Amino acid sequence: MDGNKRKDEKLLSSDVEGLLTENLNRLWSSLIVRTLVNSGINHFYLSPGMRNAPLIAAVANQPKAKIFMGIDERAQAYRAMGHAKASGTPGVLICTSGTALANYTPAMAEAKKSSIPMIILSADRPAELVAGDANQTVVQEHFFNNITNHYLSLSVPSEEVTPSRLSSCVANLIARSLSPRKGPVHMNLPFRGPLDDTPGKISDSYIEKIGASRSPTHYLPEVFAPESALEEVVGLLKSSASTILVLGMLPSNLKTTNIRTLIQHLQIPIYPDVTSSVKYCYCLNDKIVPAFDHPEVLEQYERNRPELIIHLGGRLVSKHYYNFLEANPDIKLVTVNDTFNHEDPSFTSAVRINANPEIFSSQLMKRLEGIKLKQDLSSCLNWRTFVDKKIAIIDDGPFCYPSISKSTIELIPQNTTLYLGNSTVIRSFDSYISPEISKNIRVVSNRGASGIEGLIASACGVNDSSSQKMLTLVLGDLSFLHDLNSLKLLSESPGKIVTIVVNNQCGGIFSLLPVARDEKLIQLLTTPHGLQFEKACDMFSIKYKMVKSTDDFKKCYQSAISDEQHVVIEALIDNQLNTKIYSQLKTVRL
Ligand SMILES: Cc1ncc(C[n+]2csc(CCOP(=O)(O)OP(=O)(O)O)c2C)c(N)n1
Repeated sequence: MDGNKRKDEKLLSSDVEGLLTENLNRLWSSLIVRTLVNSGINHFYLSPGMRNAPLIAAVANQPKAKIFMGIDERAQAYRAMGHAKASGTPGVLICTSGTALANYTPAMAEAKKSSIPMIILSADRPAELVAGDANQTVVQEHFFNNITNHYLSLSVPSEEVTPSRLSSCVANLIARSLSPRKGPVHMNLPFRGPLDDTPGKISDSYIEKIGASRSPTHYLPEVFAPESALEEVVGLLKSSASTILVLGMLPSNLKTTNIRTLIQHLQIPIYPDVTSSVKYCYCLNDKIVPAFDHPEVLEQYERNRPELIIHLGGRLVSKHYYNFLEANPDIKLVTVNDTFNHEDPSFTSAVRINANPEIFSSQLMKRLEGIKLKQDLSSCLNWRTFVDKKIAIIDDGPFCYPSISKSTIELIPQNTTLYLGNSTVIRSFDSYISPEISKNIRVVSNRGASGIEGLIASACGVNDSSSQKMLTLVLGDLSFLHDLNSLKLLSESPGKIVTIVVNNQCGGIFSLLPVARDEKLIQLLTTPHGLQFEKACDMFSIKYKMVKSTDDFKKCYQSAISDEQHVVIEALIDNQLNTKIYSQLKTVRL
């Protein structure tokens, strides 16, 4: 787009270079976009409309902006969230007025709960039109209420607000998306016409103020643990004969160097949740404890109770872990995370440290220098036979969730991303532990609110900002159906995504619960559909393969890895056989 189209040439100066100056709507929009880009925020997720045209024009005019178009605002929001997960930097969502904004809600709820930054700019009609029930209006003020870090209501563009004040408000909005806790922020911008490039009056004095305009540089805090907290943890570690280090959800972009050094130093059993991204860096031989979601694991830990648990990061997938803690309140639980959330469904934490787990690990390492810990590792369980028995059942069994997670972990290339859908998928990967394979795999998931929607879009978002060569997305069939229109985003996504949709023809997770005894109810809970996805992929020109056996799955996944294009692999499994294998796995004993 041709930049400064302002007809009144004498008003142009180097200060307005790169800004649209045809009218005040466009000038404000360009000032907002410039402040964002100058703060390093350059991923813009646009959805169509007319009320947001000034903002879209400003983005199109900004050379540093990376533009991602998408019709469906719900998918766009998930995509922006995926980008933020991978990069730690918020994406900017821009939509028109009305229900468009409401479509951001599920992703924002997820982002708020999992502390992911996002910036929403919603265009609006002026207040009097909203009050008069004009077309395509809803009350957008404070629309997201308790799922934002911050809400800013701008006035209709006016010269009463100086460029400095406008840019400072935007800089503050950015800061609030990143600190003290990351999360979504929302700015509502009502525009009166013109919404296009029709010239409108801007005074010379206002243009001059652009040159002198400033917005503050925000320095945001890193969250360190206080010395007193470190002292307490060292004291607890020294006096405890048996300790487990638990790793919960960690941000996908977090460097875990210090956490890994701490693991190496402590030499105690570790229980890494799949959402920690650290899980597959270790194998059973590295003192990994299998997931608590197995009767035998729970029983053994009841018998060999640790005295101390140090839990770094957020919530775990396993609900049995929390049941175990609740049943054993004498275990000292120390939780460490920087989200300022409560994050303890067991309500048993003895010590809560609000600190970044990576920073905390480095601080603790320094404190532990020269200190010998007296951990009694003789009671450490040897899980090898147990794991081997489980593997034998999986290898001899039918094509089902456990064989898909096992094969995926065996074959997935090093230094790639694994995006795990909710429901049975994440539990299946959380339960699988390899005896000797360890790999550096970044694991991403939507575990804040655990919705089954928006997963394809989220994976595309990760790829928008990832330098990695490929991403593997695994999700269930209802999750796939829920996000079907994101196949459009997938077909245009950079990099490569191999999507594994595990089709058990329904929401199979409910068949694994005791409620499955009620034959009538289970039909309604699982919502069987009888659909397959070849034609859907065809519509978006995405390569598609169906597999019905573990061997075919392995071959197909391997060839998808070396393929140059996106591939959808539909893994057709039998829900009844899947349920059976889960019952069989539960019978394994040490
Ligand atoms: C948006 C949303 N709706 C409903 C649910 C409740 N829910 C949890 S798991 C599940 C079934 C998921 O089915 P699918 O994606 O096919 O996975 P499966 O467990 O069958 O492998 C449902 C409906 C949810 N988490 N999110």
